[in-house]
Amino acid sequence: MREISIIGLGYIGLPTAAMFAANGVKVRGVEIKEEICRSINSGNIHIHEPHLKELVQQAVLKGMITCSTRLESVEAYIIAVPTPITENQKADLSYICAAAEQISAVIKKGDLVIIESTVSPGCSVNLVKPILESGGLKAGVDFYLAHCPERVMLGRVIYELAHNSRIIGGINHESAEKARELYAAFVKGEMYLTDINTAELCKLVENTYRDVNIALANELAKICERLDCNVWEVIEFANKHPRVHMHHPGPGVGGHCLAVDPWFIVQAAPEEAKLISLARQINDGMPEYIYQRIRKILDPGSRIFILGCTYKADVDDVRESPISLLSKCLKQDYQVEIYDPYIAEYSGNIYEMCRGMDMMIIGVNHHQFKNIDWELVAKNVRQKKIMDTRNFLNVRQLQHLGFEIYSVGKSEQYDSDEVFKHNAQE
Ligand code: SAJ
Repeated sequence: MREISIIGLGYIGLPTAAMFAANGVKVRGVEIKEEICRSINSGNIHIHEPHLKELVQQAVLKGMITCSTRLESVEAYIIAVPTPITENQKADLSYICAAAEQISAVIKKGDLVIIESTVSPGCSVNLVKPILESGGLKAGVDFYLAHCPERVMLGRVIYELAHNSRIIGGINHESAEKARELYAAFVKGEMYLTDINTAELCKLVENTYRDVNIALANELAKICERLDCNVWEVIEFANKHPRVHMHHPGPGVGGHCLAVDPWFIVQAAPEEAKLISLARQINDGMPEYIYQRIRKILDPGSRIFILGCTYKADVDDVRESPISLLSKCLKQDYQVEIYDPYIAEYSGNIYEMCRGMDMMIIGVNHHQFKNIDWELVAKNVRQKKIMDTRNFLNVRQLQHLGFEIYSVGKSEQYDSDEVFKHNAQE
């Protein structure tokens, strides 16, 4: 298969296009935003992802990637559009439907349609398939249909696209085989073939597993605060057990995946998905929990400086970021400023911005923050208080400079004895 179309050139669609193009498959990208099309057609990228720019530049130069707002007839179509949730936690499948409608207008016998977007259970068969069949062709008979959910981690997308294993669910076996043949252009990991419903649920379960485990860590953090223990030590030592793999607490769970996908299962099976729903609520409650904690430490009217507002370290993605919610809560009582090296709106000079601040909050553990000159910060701030939501900082060094350090999952600020234990394990 030498020419395909990818609908949606975002965090997943664009790197996938780049991988196909680098391996001899010509990609016609379809993107509703004209400015993104223009940017890609001139060899630029609109997202931050290591190694992506070089790949896209080369592909565009060789004519292997083109981008347009209109879909044209090719042999295979990959849907990589977003599937957000509505305000009442229901799956918003409108982008998926729009993509399927575009394809239904050009699909012909022998074509392959792959849904890469994460979808709610039953979506491929009950929603996408009827739209694709609306012109009279039958899925599994006249054209092939498969769900092949992406599983890559932002920041490692190029590596993981090639090396992760993939689940390929087909409407029938031939469809799964066709999809496998296509991905074989660049996938080195195992490809497991199954039915389309299993593939849908499998993807949702992977992210739900992680979300539920983070909720356990966040609940444990609150328990540790009540029992005057240090959650980071408890988790570290518990994880020495060969069958315990606890996740880490933090300011909450963000991103377009973990904060969203479990709700698709809750929506499909509300009576049964009790633990999943509770886990979502625990994680969503963390910004408010930290806000209440800060209110006990800091007088109203004080000035707070938040470092990092993306949903996690070293990405430029703020979707569902718990730090946005934390900052919103804090603004009820405090003056809040934000710095984030990945977000143009929050750029600036840390040392100037921290002048006169009463508390610094580590919202995200971006690697750049390892190089902060805390001696200079100590000179500029008004009060030397830090809330480290990620257990990221070198406590001993900061205590030498006179900082009070508070952390999620630790009732008071670190005392020197604990500092010794904490740093001894680094
Ligand atoms: N987080 C914690 N504690 C942890 C781990 C993560 O609080 O111990 C938080 C992060 O800070 C972040 C959120 O969870 O706010 C999600 O981050 P993440 O690194 O766990 O995952 P994502 O959303 O970047 O990517 C996930 C991945 N899924 C799994 O690991 C099962 C990725 O492989 C998927 O491809 C991606 O979702 C997706 O697109 O579905």
